[in-house]
Amino acid sequence: NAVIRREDYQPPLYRITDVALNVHLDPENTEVEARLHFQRLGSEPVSALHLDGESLELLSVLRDGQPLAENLFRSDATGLTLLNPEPEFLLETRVRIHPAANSTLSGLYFAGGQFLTQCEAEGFRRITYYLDRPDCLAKFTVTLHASRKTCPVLLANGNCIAQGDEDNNWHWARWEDPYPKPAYLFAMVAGDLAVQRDVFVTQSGRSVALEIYVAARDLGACDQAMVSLKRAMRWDEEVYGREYDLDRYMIVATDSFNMGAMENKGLNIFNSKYVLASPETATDTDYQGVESVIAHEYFHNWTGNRVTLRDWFQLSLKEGLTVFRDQEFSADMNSRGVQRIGDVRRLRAAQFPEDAGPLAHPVRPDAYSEINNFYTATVYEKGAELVRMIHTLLGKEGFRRGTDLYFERHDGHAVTIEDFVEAMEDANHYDLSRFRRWYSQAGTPQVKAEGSYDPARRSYTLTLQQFTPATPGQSNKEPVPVPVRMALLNTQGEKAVLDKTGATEKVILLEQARQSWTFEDLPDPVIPSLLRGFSAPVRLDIALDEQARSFLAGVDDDPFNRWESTQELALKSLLAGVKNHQELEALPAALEQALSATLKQSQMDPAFRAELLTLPSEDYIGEQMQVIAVDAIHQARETLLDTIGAHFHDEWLGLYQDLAGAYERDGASIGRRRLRNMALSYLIHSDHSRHEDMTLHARQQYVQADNMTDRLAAFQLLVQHPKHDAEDILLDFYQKWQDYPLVIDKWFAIQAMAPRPDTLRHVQHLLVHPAFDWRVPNRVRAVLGAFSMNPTMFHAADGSGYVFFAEQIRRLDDINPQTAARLATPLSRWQRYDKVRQQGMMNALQLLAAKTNLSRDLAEVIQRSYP
Ligand code: DPP
Ligand code: ZN
Repeated sequence: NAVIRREDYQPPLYRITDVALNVHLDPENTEVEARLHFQRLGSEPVSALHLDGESLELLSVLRDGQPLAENLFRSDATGLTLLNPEPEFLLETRVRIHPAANSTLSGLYFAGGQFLTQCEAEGFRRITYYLDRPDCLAKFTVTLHASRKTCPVLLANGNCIAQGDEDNNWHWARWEDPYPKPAYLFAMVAGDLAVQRDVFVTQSGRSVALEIYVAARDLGACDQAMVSLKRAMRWDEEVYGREYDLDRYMIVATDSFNMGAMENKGLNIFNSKYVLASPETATDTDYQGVESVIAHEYFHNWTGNRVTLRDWFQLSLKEGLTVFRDQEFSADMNSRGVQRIGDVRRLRAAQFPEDAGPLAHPVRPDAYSEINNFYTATVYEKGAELVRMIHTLLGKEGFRRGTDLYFERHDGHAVTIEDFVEAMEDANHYDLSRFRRWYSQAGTPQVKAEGSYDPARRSYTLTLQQFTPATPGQSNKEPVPVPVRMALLNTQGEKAVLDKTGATEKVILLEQARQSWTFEDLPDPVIPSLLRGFSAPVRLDIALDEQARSFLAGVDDDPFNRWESTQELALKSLLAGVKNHQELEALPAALEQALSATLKQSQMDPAFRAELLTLPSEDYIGEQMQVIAVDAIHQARETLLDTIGAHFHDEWLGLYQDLAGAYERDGASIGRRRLRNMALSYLIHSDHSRHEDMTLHARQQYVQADNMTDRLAAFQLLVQHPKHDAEDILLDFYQKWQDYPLVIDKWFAIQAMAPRPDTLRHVQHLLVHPAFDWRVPNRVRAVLGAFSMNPTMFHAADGSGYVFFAEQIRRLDDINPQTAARLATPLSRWQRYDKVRQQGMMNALQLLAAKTNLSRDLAEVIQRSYP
């Protein structure tokens, strides 16, 4: 497979000024007529101009109104090449495509009775011949034709400028997008959709029509999406001074979508998971997902659409920045501390392992063979952390000056990460030259901290060292600037004054491999609170004894670090449990103290309390080990859960009873539900030693719940309980919710993630369940994706999980390569396991490599995983 390199970038030979499409929508055979105005960009004659095209049946090609002679073009599986094109010409092509047969969900496809498009990254070439690259910006006019009966709604980007009827009960609509855009932002939709409408009045007083298109029966489930959209629009005005620019903003929901959502200009297409939410069907987490993805896609209108990408290597320019923006939006809408903990948890769960394995790549990659494989946690989440560090270094106002200049300079252009960094520098007269290494260097830096207090000098000296491990293709790493937000806490738990300005918190910048700082005038010994708010995406290694950790867990006023200290205490116990294979007889004192203090803090935000009481996941524990000890980790964690459950049994029962309350949607109620469900989980874990059956509480909650958060929490505890027989509940749940695909996805996923010996057998049955559908990515992810995240059963020592999984990925690759390649990535982590499991995972990769018609997507993942 051809490798595309960033250094080989060449500007396009031609520009396309106008695009007019005429699309006759039929599920089996759709015809697309395209009229493209080409203008040569340079003065030199061009011998061949290649237009991208894939899976297109060419029906006719005209140049300036005349059929193009056969010796003036070539067409093959990659597109249409025009030979010796004029400096300026009109190209008219007609192609046939097959939306119903398109199971890749890229390009134009027909699913659930609707015509939909997905053009990012390179889907537009599956609709018509084109310069399908993000630096080719053009004005689009689109005319859709379809049956009035099956497709009463016809949508595309921009404004609807005309519509009418035609023969055979068909109709048409013409849409015009006044903003030149790259083809990846093109969209059209046709189907039988209901719409929820609202209006947003912008800062400058313009009214924008807001429209959310869903299936008629989902109309009642759009409120969260609409409210979130309006909040996001207001927030972008207030925080970034950015107003929406069209008269209409449309969102369409579909069950068949490869990604979370897509920011097509004026016409977002969403996975229904991030649009639909009602208390009966969506959990609190689902509601938050809707809020953040709606905001994310909206924010792309400026960071991605108005200012777009020069090439796909710049993907993080829009994604890292937009994730940072949506994280900050969610922090402003909810609790900032809890939001940050969740963001870091996700970063550590997905990005750190990626950055430490064979798929590691820089935030700005250097090469790819299939760009769809680079929509990664590194490009998104680490990219967002880099933007966050720039924000930390420049301060809120400085960062805003930087974005103002970025928009002023680059509005309407296709630019690079370098352009963004330069705007930040120029607006602040700040040198980010070393900072750029963060974009080019893969791997998670490790920062080692050592500090000592000198009573004679009344000073504290802090030494930081950094080291980035080698990653594929990058053996030598240079130091990167690491902003470390810090404070020093005295024995009373107060923050000490750090310098002459009286600051009690500051950001120090570790730029060298090793640096020291001395803080003077400290009358008492201090304990450092470093990397507050997780100010840099690094692994911090700090030698603090249990006493100091436990102290910080009790007094640190930085929510992230307070949480981190508790996690570290728990992690220490867990790792000891893994090593000793022995049951923890009693809770270690420091952990007991930290948990006990949190349990007593009834005034504290319940969501934050729940975070403090959550144990690190099995994956996170595994990440800290040289060789991931699958079974011992599971055993140690279960044992600690049992111990904590039993030790605080009365407290858990108290919380469970006290936190009961009628369903509300505000933040405090969400936090209470979260804490109460955590209490229920610990209560069930307390059974083991108390010989009481706490699953009765769960059964009762399952039956009586008036909302999905509580019902699902109980359902999950019962279904995943290793000893409980939950057949009746599984059946009941399915019968109740069978008409709600998003709920049934949960039903599938919870079974696939159960840490039970019979899980693989269950999963095999789920694949032949009537509700399973290979063509719906949400459903496939609910079974195969969930199973691959099952820490014990996917990694069963006999290799059965791997073989089964590889066989399914083979099958999926013929249907939807993009999703197959994405799902296959857990196999890349084989080096982290013991020899037997390594062999099993490599066998699975080999099984995939041997497949006939291996997609480019999957081939690249396998090749990089197992070079
Ligand atoms: N739809 C994806 C996102 O918004 C790709 N742009 O992140
Ligand atoms: Zn995005």
